[in-house]
Amino acid sequence: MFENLTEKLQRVFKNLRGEGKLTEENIQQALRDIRISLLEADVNFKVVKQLIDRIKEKSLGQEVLTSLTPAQQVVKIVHDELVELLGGGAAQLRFASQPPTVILLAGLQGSGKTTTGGKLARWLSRHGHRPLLVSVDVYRPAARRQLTVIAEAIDMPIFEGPAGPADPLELARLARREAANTGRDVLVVDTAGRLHIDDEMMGEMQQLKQQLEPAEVLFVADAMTGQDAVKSADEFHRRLGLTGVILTKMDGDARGGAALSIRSVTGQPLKFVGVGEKYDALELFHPQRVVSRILGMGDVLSLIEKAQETVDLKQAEEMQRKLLSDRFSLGDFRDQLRQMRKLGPLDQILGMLPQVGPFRQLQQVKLEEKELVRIEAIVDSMTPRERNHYQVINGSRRRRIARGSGATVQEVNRLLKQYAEARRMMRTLSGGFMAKRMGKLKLPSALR
Ligand SMILES: Nc1nc2c(ncn2[C@@H]2O[C@H](COP(=O)(O)OP(=O)(O)OP(=O)(O)O)[C@@H](O)[C@H]2O)c(=O)[nH]1
Ligand SMILES: [Mg+2]
Repeated sequence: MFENLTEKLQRVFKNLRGEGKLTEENIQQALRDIRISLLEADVNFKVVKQLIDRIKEKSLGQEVLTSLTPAQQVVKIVHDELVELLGGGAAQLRFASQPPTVILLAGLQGSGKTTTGGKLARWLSRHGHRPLLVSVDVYRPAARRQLTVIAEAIDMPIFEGPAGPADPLELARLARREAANTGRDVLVVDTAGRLHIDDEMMGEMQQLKQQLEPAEVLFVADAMTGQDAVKSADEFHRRLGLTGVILTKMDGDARGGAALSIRSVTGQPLKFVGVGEKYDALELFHPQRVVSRILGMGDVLSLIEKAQETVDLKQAEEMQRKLLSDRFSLGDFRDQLRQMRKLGPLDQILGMLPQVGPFRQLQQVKLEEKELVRIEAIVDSMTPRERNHYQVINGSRRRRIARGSGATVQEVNRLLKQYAEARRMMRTLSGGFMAKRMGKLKLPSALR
């Protein structure tokens, strides 16, 4: 999502690191390069100017942190300023003190409101809520049907209302009553999109807002439209009052500029990003993590969160205990790989890992789906004792295992090596996870 920017900033930092001693001139050059990188990523020019001014001020007048080299200090300043620009802590949804909480989705035509409504309901239900969906888009014949189809696909309840012509305000009122009567704690309201922000649209949104008293009014915008998304969010906020923004289609070739500008221009936080057409492709926006990703640190926390959603929690805890107590067997390794397959395409997962330390080797391992199947076959043809004590697997056992699984001895050897690597990697991962739990902040790798 920010690949180009990441690449360019990494180059700037690499150049900086190459300098033995930082002079004012080096820093100025780096700032110029950072500025160009941000502008090329389509960040709003005013936002870029403010950001560069602040980075400049801090870099030139910095107190010396003895634990960091000058180049590292610049990276740290850029990191901190970017996080600040994006609003600091992770975005949160607001909930009403009296359920049902109403979340009103607004936005221009085709921005992704209806799809996002479905994704949001799914996200809410995965996070312990009981959402109800409703579409008040009564203008396009197929619009309400579209949300019903999505609701069925993700197995979420939807309030369809009486058949035939309907009035948006009336539909919303009935849906809210239905939510209250059926113990649904969040009502997600999908609205009609318009080509432009016009008075009619605003009038309807204002009435909906007045009647529903939503805890969240979220503006759904297409990230691919770049600064236009920022402009329309800003206008919407001035006329209606928003509580946040959702940027969709961040998986496309959006350069990321809208995501980096929204908060600073509108004063409203980016709460979620849509990263695909599938219904689980919605992520809570975490400034810290996104900045780490931009600065090339990868996103281990997102990965762990994703893993936690997919993997049975009990099993994960058991796995973690095993890892820490060093009882991680080949059988566990196979189970872990099965879990990984559930997580999604491997290159996507690997993309979230930092390109450092043990992870770099993992990239080279490059597990293909086919190879996963082979690994399972190899582990399956081991005896329980071999799975639990890999040290006993000598040459003749390797030959037997290879024969039993239709693999070559080299493949068995490679698997054993990967297993050793995984043990090491997962200890690192679970170590990071524990550190996070204890509230310790780790420095981004760019600083190390
Ligand atoms: N790749 C990608 N496509 C998305 C994403 N979100 C929505 N889309 C696609 O964008 C298109 C429009 O989405 P809708 O949800 O119908 O948009 P809408 O705002 O409800 O449109 P109107 O109701 O006509 O105003 C659909 O083809 C979606 O699949 C996303 O995060 N990534
Ligand atoms: Mg729609």
